[in-house]
Amino acid sequence: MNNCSPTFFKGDRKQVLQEIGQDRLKNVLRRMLLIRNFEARAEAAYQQGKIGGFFHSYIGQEAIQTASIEAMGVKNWWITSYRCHALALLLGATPNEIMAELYGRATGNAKGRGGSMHLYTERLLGGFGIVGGQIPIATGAAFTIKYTNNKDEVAICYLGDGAVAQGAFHESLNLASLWGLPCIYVIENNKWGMGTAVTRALTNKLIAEERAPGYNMKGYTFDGMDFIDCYEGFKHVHQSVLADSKPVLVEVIADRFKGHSISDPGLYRTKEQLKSSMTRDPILLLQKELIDHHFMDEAEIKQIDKECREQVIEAMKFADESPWPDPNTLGEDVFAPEPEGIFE
Ligand SMILES: Cc1ncc(C[n+]2csc(CCOP(=O)(O)OP(=O)(O)O)c2C)c(N)n1
Repeated sequence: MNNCSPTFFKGDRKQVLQEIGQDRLKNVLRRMLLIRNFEARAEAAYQQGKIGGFFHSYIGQEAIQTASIEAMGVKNWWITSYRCHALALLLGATPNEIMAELYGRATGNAKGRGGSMHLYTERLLGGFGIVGGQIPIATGAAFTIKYTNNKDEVAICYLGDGAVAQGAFHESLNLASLWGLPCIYVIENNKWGMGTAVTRALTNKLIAEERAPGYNMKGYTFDGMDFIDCYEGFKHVHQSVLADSKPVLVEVIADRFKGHSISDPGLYRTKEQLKSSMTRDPILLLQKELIDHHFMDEAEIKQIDKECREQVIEAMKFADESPWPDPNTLGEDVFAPEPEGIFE
């Protein structure tokens, strides 16, 4: 499988780094390293039996969501699939509360009731276990933005390539385009839907660019292993959606370096295929560029990596020492409280 992606950005890469600036770049790398460390250690905790249920790693895809938040700012509405640990971290959930959620503890992000696939923050509308289930909800969020005449915010919906053949995808994009909703639909094409290669599941070569015209929308392709390409791409589509309140469709071509989920032995790809896709590691690529252009040196990167590792180990300790949820609270938060005075 070809692991070279079409790129969006053709300009001067050093200039982009200079515009972002050293402090923000260090922060970007720190967040990508935190995601990598979190996923690696949470996976190890799973193997030790500390975590049960589903577990989908974001390792290999870190540049995409990090770049999109850096380019568009947190103050939007975000939603994704079950592969949601990274987005929760990026949108302000602490490693402690996410780890505790994975461990099923009362101190967890969803009080230990959701586990790995259901994380939330003030701006994160959730991770969703049903493939494509998040797409209509993002469309609804974009509808609210438009209905309340909010000119500053957009809705961003991440979905996998496997969700593109879902009916909900078609219905959502059709409505969003008809009604002019400010939504950015981002297909994170990691080349596999579980063990099914995207080439066996979809008729398109470039999913967004070929499908978007059918909805009278603009379609884009970004290189998901390249932070700068994603950053510039998301900056562009954000400005476009804010300017004309029309949805856009983005495909970000990536690779996942792990199985579909923790229980996937990955028999559908050879070791050579995996090794070849891992030659373009988004974190190593960004590190190299930062070192080459003298924004950071190796010692500083090592130090940040160490701090992220310690933060995650601390989160594991926090989760381990946290109480289990009290069974007496099982009935709580199942129904929304009845709004006062509604039936008077
Ligand atoms: C409606 C529905 N059908 C099937 C599944 C089982 N399932 C879970 S993940 C997955 C593959 C989705 O792949 P993709 O959308 O490419 O996302 P990725 O996991 O690669 O990020 C499937 C078929 C499900 N969760 N929901």
